[in-house]
Amino acid sequence: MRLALGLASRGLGNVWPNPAVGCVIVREGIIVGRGWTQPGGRPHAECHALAQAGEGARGATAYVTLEPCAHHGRTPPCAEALVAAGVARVVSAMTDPDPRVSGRGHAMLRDAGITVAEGVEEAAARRVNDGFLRRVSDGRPSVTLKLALTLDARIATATGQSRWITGAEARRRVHLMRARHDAVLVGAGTARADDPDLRIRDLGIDRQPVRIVADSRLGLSPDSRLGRSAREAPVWLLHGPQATEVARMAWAAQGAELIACESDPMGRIDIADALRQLGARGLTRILCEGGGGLAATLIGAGLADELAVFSAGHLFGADGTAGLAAMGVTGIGAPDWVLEHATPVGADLYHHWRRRRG
Ligand code: AOF
Ligand code: ZN
Repeated sequence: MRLALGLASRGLGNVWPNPAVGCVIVREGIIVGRGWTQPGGRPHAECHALAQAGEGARGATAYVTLEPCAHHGRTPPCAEALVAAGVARVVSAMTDPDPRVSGRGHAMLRDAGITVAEGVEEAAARRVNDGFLRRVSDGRPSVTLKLALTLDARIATATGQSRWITGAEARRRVHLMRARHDAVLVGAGTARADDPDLRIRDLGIDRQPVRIVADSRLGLSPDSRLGRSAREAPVWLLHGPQATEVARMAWAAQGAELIACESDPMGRIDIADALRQLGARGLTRILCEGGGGLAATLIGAGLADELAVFSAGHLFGADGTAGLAAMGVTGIGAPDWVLEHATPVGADLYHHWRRRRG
């Protein structure tokens, strides 16, 4: 199952709106098939593994990181394919919460006389499937917030200098992170100040994440790097009712997709509404790369699920710019964030945190 989970994670960022699933088929102690959800979400992992196993699947055990599907999509259900291939036993990590499946896949297997074990490595499978599960349960993608900070959590000096705080290795790691997410999100301030491209470079990756800007007034120039490259890789703009017709037309002419969102009392994008709309479009995993305003809003709304923090060996002090905008925190309860791992990346420290449940 751990091997299957490793295979599953190959699909992350590549298979939305589908979950990234892995499958390993074993007969008499020998792996006869390995599969994972293919780019775009099809073929499913089981079909991919069964194709490799061929006749070897007869009497074998299939390890799957998510309940095999039971619905007819572009192809027959995976549960049916496993039955047809003569698999004797299926070990499954968890039930698929998709209402078209949700227990029917396991039942189909059992009805055909296959032995089914459920819940094996379920906690690890929930992590890999986190974005998909979030979309099914809450209608929104999961959100990882990337923060590149000094040791005292600043992002600019007293004079506004901000490039570069973290080193080349950390920046490369961020590109790898982009590849494992369906989309990258930034706020309008960051987009205007940095004029970022947000594509993955130099990693031999063809498929680019969707690039999203939260820009209530649609003030970012259509002639920005994002605007000029909108036909090469998708650009989606989250805007509020204030966005002018002229700006919308100009962005549409560049090939960007416009998503009209509700605005909050401060005239910013209502981020909960925005994420719901992104979930409805199929996104399961979003990497937010700032700025500090959007990051603080996401955290304040309880909509940031993970923090990917890079800390660099600088100290800018209280006259530097804080990495997070004001959040109005007063009391101190139990920590909201649980450390998942910490590791040096180049000269920087990468620490990854998960929001405490409950
Ligand atoms: C599996 N194996 O590898 C994946 C599954 O739109 P469709 O027809 O491709 O179906 C998508 C649904 O299939 C998705 O919502 C989820 O329930 C399941 N994904 N199932 O057996 C896979 N990716
Ligand atoms: Zn399937």
